[in-house]
Amino acid sequence: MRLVEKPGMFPPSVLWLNKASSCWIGVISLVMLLHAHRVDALRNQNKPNKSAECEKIINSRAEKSGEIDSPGFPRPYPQNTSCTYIFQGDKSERVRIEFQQFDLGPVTKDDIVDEKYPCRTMDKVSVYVHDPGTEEQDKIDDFCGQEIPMAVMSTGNVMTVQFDGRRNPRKKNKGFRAKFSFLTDFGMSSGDQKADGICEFTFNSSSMSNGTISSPNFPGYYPRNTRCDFFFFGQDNEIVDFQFKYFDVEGRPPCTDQEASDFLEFSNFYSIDRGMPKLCGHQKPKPIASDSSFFRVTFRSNHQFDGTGFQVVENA
Ligand SMILES: [Ca+2]
Repeated sequence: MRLVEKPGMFPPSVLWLNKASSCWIGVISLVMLLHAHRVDALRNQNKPNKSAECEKIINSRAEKSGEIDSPGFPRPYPQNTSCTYIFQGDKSERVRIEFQQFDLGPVTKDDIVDEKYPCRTMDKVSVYVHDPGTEEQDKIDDFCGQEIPMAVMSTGNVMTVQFDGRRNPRKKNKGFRAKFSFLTDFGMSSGDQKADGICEFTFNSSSMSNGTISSPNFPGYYPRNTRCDFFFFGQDNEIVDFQFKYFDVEGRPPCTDQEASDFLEFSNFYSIDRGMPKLCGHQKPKPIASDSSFFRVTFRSNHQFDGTGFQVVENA
């Protein structure tokens, strides 16, 4: 039987050859494509990296502490770098960022366009907190230059760190490295906490005769919209006596909401002690003592402006 050649059809041998040719052409094209990619990759390796964009979501369920840094750290970060680090903690957790290395370039007078906001036109790290009550996002501050910023703590369980490294004009600045942690104890090192995530601590002189209390996240910036209570219980014949070692609580006397003040308050009662003024400002107050064996200390911060808090040594 003779194979009748139909229009558009090839004899089997021709067809096989044609399939083989297509196959070989495909293989050769693939090899050429891979080669071209490799040549491009090699070319790009020799070129300086012109930009970097990144977004990292850090969830406390995956890691309770660790480090973040700018792209390529400790090598200089590329120009036009923009990175966002989003921290998501459990409900009872606060996010703490402690900067360890910071090099976003020397800031000279010529660099500063706006003296009120010196970081405005500079490479910078901006920290945002989310108020759980309003769901609004507030910027804590912009950090630029080479001075290591103070540690910051979130108001709720979410915090965003934004790195804006557009300039790096001398291509020498290394960027930053910071330690992060998700905390339930506000960074307090003493006292019995009522429950995780609640800023209420109790001190009994039967278990400790003296101790130190401080603002949450001390010596970094205290978190916004935060209230902490410290309850001191001495023996019947004891009084509780405090000496201030450090004091920087944002506000001005009489330290009320009208002055938009944060404050520290002492009380001989569980409720407000009307005889004792609220404390705020930058000057260390004089030593203060309780009338009896009980003393309550309350710290409260509002939604704006930050301080580095207080440290008080207690003697019962
Ligand atoms: Ca404040």
